[in-house]
Amino acid sequence: MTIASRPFENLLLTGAAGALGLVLAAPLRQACQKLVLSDLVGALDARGLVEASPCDLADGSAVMGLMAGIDAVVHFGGVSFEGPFEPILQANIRGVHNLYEAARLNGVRRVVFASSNHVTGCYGIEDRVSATQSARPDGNYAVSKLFGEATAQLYFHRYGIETVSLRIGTATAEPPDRRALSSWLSHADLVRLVLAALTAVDVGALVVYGVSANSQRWYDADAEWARIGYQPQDNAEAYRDRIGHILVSPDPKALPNLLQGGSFLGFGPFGMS
Ligand code: NAI
Ligand code: 15L
Repeated sequence: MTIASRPFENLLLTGAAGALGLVLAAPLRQACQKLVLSDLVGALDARGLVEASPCDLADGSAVMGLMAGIDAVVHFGGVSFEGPFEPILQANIRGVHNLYEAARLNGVRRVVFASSNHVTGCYGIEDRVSATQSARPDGNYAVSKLFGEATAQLYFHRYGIETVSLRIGTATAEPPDRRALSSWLSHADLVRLVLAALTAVDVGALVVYGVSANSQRWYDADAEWARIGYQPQDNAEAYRDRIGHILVSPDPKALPNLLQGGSFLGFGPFGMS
């Protein structure tokens, strides 16, 4: 029997009160026996979620409590934007460390990790990128996602916990600007991608770019998509007339317009904070 051929019964979704957590909760509930929804206490309250388990990912003992009886984790919690190091250190770096250590101690078999396109955000908009190329992170946030991907490698190769790290592009209801002609991931394709990452067999510690079937995408991802059975249905090209003229930054020669990471190239440096 291969590692994932037994269906996952008890799932944990972190970041459940976030923009993407709210998209994923209903389809994930259909895919398992029991879904535990977790986020920071305030975020959960604001969303009025019932049957939710509040937890700060930076709190190791709280994360241990969250993981009891869980088979697989869809890890979408954490700081989701570029900014000073300290909050990213707590939520994304300490948080992912706590998550994997609790996963190991509780016999979790699979993690689907929300990584980000920003790990290669310093490639140019004319570049094509694949998951086997060197990272070019565009800030503190991107470095924290690389830490998550590296932790996934550690916990697979030493402890057998499988992970699909999803380098998600711009996951919005509709693509917002010219950059998103390359980076967009529709909500429907996000659901397809996460379910594929959760149910594919023998994924090891795989890195997969997560975008829709955009004609202008930057990523050579067909091999990884085939490996997990992800078949995107949407294409940002359908929105070109509406968004093709919208730049990330007013100056066409500014870094946010020249590098794949877009607006994140306009933030920082943040010093030692
Ligand atoms: P979001 O910011 O709406 O949601 C993230 C959630 O994590 C929030 O509800 C927040 O309360 C929670 N969180 C933050 N710190 C936490 C902590 N210390 N402990 C527990 N929970 C904490 O972000 P969104 O858009 O839903 O993204 C979800 C995930 O996907 C994030 O990890 C983000 O980095 C990643 N991602 C998102 C993309 C997008 O286009 N939305 C693109 C690439 C990656
Ligand atoms: C991300 O990683 C962010 O979480 C999200 O807010 C967007 O900025 C997205 O990348 C993007 O690159 O468009």
